[in-house]
Amino acid sequence: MSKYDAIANLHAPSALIGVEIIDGIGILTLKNRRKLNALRRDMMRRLTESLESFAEDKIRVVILRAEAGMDVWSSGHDITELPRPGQDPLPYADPLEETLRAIRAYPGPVIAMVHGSVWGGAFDMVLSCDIVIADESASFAITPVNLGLPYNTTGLLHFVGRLRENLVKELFFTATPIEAKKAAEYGVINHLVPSAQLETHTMEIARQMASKAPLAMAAIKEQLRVISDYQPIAAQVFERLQDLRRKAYESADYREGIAAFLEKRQPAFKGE
Ligand code: YXS
Repeated sequence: MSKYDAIANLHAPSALIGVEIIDGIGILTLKNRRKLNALRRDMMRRLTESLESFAEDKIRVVILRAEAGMDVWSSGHDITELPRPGQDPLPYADPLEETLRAIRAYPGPVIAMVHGSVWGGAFDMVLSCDIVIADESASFAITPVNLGLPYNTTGLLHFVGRLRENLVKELFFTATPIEAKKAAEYGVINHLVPSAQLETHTMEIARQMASKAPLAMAAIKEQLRVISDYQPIAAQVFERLQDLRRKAYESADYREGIAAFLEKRQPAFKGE
């Protein structure tokens, strides 16, 4: 059994992440089919561990994908695992946040290969990848306002770093999915290809990048990450933003948002 088999099979839940290396390209596959690839804590820990192992083995390029044939690439953070109302829903130590940081810090390109709909924190995960290759079935929605959940400032930076602010506001305030063509116009997608060509096109680009100088690639990726991630915010401003977020995640509306999802009904938000 290879090290990657060991990671992927260490516990049954991590069988929800496929880990393989094809032609020197690392491939991570979301396999939580029953819950539409809801991003469970254990899946995220396995993704992060797999990225660490790929880096140790100097895997130059990684592809992040869902299993073939899924209509939903990922339904986002596992809502049943969100911290109970009254606690910050997206703390720094949240396993999904740790995985986003691991993707952004990986010493080589990480490609999101997208077939199907992408929701919530999975959209942030796609934007944390370096390149997005998608087919016409792809769509993208960021949905905290459906739950009354105050997104985190780091996550907002991921969106502002990629999209014009008025588009970021429309996406967050409507929580409406954008289809593949519009996502390409907005700059979310690098390459929009027919679904029959998605895998071959993604592998071609992956092999092309894997043939380039890895140390230079790693340096350029980290330089770009540091430049885009670090925005000077005065401590007092950061504390005010955290206070605004606390008011939201301590609200009855957040409790209502979670309850409505679990009870499969529309939420009724009262602004309190
Ligand atoms: O009822 P069962 O047990 O069969 O389970 C159902 C759903 O409850 C489950 N499921 C999820 N479980 C946990 N977390 C999720 N995010 C999640 N999404 C789905 O999967 C089973 C099949 O779902 P169902 O019946 O709704 O399928 P569908 O085909 O009718 O609808 C597919 C979706 C994706 C449109 C629908 O499942 C949906 O709207 N899911 C929630 C998408 C979403 O809002 N994700 C954001 C999660 S929170 C997050 O990522 C961030 C923290 S934030 O809020 O800031 O964006």
